[in-house]
Amino acid sequence: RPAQHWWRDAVIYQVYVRSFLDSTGDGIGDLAGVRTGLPYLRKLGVDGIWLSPFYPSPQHDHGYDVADYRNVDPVYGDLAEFDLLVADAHRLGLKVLLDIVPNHCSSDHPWFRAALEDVPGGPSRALFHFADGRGDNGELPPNNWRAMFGGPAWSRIKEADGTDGQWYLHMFTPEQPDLNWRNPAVPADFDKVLRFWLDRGVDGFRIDVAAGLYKHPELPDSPDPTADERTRDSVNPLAWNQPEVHQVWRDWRALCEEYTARDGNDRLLVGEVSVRTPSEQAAYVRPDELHQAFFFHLLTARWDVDVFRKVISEALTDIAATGSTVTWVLNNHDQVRTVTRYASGPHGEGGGVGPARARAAALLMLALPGAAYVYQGEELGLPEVVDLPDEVLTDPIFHRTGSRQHIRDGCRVPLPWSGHASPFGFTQGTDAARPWLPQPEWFAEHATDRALTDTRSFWHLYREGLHLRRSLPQLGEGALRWLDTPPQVLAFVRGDGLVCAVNFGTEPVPAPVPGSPLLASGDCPAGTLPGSTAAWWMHAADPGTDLR
Ligand code: ISL
Repeated sequence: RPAQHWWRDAVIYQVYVRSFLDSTGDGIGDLAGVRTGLPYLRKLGVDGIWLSPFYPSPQHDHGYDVADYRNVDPVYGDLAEFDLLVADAHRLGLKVLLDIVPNHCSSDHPWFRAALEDVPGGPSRALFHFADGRGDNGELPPNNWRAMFGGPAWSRIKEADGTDGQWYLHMFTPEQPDLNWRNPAVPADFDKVLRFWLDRGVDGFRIDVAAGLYKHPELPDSPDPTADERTRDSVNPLAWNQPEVHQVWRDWRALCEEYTARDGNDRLLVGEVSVRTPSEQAAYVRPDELHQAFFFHLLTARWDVDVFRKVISEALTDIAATGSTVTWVLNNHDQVRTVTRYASGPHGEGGGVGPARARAAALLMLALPGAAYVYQGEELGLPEVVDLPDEVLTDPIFHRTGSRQHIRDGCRVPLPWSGHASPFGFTQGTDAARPWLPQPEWFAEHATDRALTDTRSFWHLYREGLHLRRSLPQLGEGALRWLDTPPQVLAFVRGDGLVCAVNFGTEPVPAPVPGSPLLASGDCPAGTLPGSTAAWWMHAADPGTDLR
């Protein structure tokens, strides 16, 4: 189904490179491993891949602390391997998106090392947010902002003469100094970075912290400093969503259009736009700004039919109204996996409903109008690994707060590919190092080799849903009309009569359109829509069907 632009209803697979597939035996995934896995992704039926950061980095935040924006960290390979990956992906018809991190760099970046050697007010310091401290001896931070990963958002340096010096801003860890985007040298360098990768054939970028680049120019105290901590839904309005940021996205969009004018291929900018409401997010998704922004409210929504209907309606109203499409996502490298997230529902149901709900949510997402992103392992129904011992945790959130709440290692454990015991084919060779995070023994039941042969697996559900998106004209872009349904059932019509329905309850309900052929299902015996077990899509005889 030729979409007007490939990205408007594309399904992109997020590859967390470090945990995808290790080709060198060092226990860490790499670009050559991704290249090996491309046929697996082609078979799944996605339209492209988003590669999480693989740039040179001291790995304080697994690559989101970039020390060189124009190279490949040796642990992941080199530029030659990257070029082979892009060539193979394009040969298989897969688009390639890179993760770009413009809000902050690594404290190992040459710019920051020069800033440490510079003097207050010097040109290198002006690339960041350096300021004198408050208090008699400058011993207090310049303001009361808190970092997303705990602690103050400021750290104090030693000046060259060894005295206590200025403070610098870092909205995440001290190893991730925020760049000063009001300094023209910063956007100028990122123009070169984008061109460096676009010239190597990439099809676009996932933009990290896309709402955060500009801070309030006076860096004033926050009226509610505690809101800055990583509370998922709140962001510090003084450090995020400042109006100047939109000019950056207009400039980046113009750069993409410059490349498209050369070869006719669309490039894509998808933003991680962490703002409070869909209407705030809609301000970023414009014909002259970002093409897409992840709609996180479905990802953070608990399993509740009314919540889902509300957030989906808001997204379709506020974001689609800009003429853009909504970009749905259920999982990523920062969030507890749906199989586990849905296991403890609003009424405290535990246990087995998690996988069924995750299957239903997957089909629901793939039936919605717009684009969608699938996080590696989601297609295998991988649960979160919740019992990693403290000593193996790598998340800076744990190391800075001591709390396991919001830590992210559990959704980043290296994928299981085959076999009955770790490393489950993630790494090869008898003398291979152990995977960088320990894999639980029960990963065996989720390994890709089993998934591909089990027609009732998550993998086959995703593949079936992706195939239907590609073959049914009602899916992908286009209209959605809600249907009146029994309580606990969410159902809508796509196009000319394709009914998509999910039963959020725990009890079966009559099939919305008796006798209609079932197109794709989580686990649906004919004739009923079993409780909390699945979604199913039917070709309704009469699109005006009332589902009561
Ligand atoms: O929603 C948020 C604000 O409340 C947060 O989720 C914030 O947007 C998010 O933590 C930013 O995440 C991204 O940048 C981080 C990195 O650790 C994450 O992995 C990445 O997804 C710093 O680069």
